[in-house]
Amino acid sequence: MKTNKILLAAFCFQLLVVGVKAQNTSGFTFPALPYSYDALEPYIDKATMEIHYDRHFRAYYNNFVKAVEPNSLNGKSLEEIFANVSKYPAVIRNSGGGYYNHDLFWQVMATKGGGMPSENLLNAIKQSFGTYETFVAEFEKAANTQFGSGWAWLSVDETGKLFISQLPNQDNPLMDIAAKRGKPILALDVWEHAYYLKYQNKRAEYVTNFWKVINWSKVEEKYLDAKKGLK
Ligand code: MN3
Repeated sequence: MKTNKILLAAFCFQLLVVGVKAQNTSGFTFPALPYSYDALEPYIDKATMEIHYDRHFRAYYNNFVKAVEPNSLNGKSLEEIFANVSKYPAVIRNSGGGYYNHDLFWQVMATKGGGMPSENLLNAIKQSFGTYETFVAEFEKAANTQFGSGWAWLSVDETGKLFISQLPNQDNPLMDIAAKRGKPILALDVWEHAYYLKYQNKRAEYVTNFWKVINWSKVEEKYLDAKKGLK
């Protein structure tokens, strides 16, 4: 009996070591959720967050990490990989996209989020879209009219201007397959798994409520980083 327990403990330890090794050789880590599962209630419910983060996101990460070494992507950044994504197998585009997109999505939301962007970002929004209201309407349109699964994006283009786009599946504006490329600073997941438990078929309601959980200071940070990258 005792021997069995020791063997079991040794086996578990080995599994742990193998798990840690698999994670470390890829160089890509599984980021912690920056808040609790219920932090975005009542707009995004706890059950959705739990399944979305711990099952969907984790699966994208695991599948991507498994594909890193066989495709000789060790040491490359996600940006480098996405810039040539059309040359790699579909798993890189789908799982790598799912990994990056969700990581950004978690970051740009927060408890007690919402409100208005800071002056700096607000000015950039006005320069690109005319008014804040036009920006909101255009972003919501991109999110609501994305047919089937996909994402709505706010990104910085190569001139430093902001633009909105919609892309299917786990594609993103960093990818060479995107019609217009740029550096994403805000992302909204419109896959049904992101809202169906709470909103069922009412995607528009989920999209409207997204404004109430946006972490504008994080979006601004991403905006400044993207602008710095241009110089
Ligand atoms: Mn998702």
